[in-house]
Amino acid sequence: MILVGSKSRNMRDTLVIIPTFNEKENIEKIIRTTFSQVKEFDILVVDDSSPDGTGNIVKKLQTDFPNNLFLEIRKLKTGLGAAYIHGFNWALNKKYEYVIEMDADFSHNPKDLVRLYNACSQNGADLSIGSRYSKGVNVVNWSMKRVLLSYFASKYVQFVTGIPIHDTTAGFVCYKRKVLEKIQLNKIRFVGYAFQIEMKFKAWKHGFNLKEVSVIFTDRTLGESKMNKTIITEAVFGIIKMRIKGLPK
Ligand SMILES: Nc1nc2c(ncn2[C@@H]2O[C@H](COP(=O)(O)OP(=O)(O)O)[C@@H](O)[C@H]2O)c(=O)[nH]1
Ligand SMILES: [Mg+2]
Repeated sequence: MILVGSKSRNMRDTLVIIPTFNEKENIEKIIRTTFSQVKEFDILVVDDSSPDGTGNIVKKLQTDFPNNLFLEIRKLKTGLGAAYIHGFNWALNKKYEYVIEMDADFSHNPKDLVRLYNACSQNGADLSIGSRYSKGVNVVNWSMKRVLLSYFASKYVQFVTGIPIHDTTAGFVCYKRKVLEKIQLNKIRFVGYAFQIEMKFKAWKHGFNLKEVSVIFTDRTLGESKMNKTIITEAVFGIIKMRIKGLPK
């Protein structure tokens, strides 16, 4: 019998989405580390046809984890936001209860996954955020310039939008399925850091309970950052627009 859109027997309740672009140095290790946590997670890698062969590494690993490791390859690199939207729709289709965003580069510690999950499954959050700034500044190995940029970006967003969150650009987030169902994913506008802000802003506007879980963020030691000026500009000006014009929910 083919069960369309319903849970398969081996399916877990939580999907960790890892977006990748040229992460051949990190991808195998982050997958194995995630599968070695006490709580069992499924993983979806959304790869934008990385020229370095990240997708092929994932395909090979699927023989080790045939029921729990999934790969979606997008033909074009149209940004982190678009990759996540693709992953969210995939997760909703597959009936996951919790969906977590995590970077491939170990900036987000897979050991914290369970804390994000618990905040939603036991402690009443609809959306939990792995937060660098809820208890001081917990960033390791970033240049002072980058820490200041990120910290003040978060403060700026808090100030402009009124959202009661210290780390609004965080990309380590656990969503309850109902949050992703409510937000109109096809109307999400932004692609970079602003995408992370927009998702939190909309969830908050819908009245969902957002909770920060303090984590330590460590800069990548392998591979390269994909951050660029366009992403920063989008965030700075996009947020003012979001505040003034409002956005479709
Ligand atoms: N699929 C996809 N993944 C991306 C894209 N840009 C960045 N990523 C991934 O998103 C995560 C965070 O990106 P990273 O370059 O580390 O950004 P930084 O931590 O802000 O410097 C990593 O896993 C990247 O491989 C993109 O355009 N498409
Ligand atoms: Mg990174």
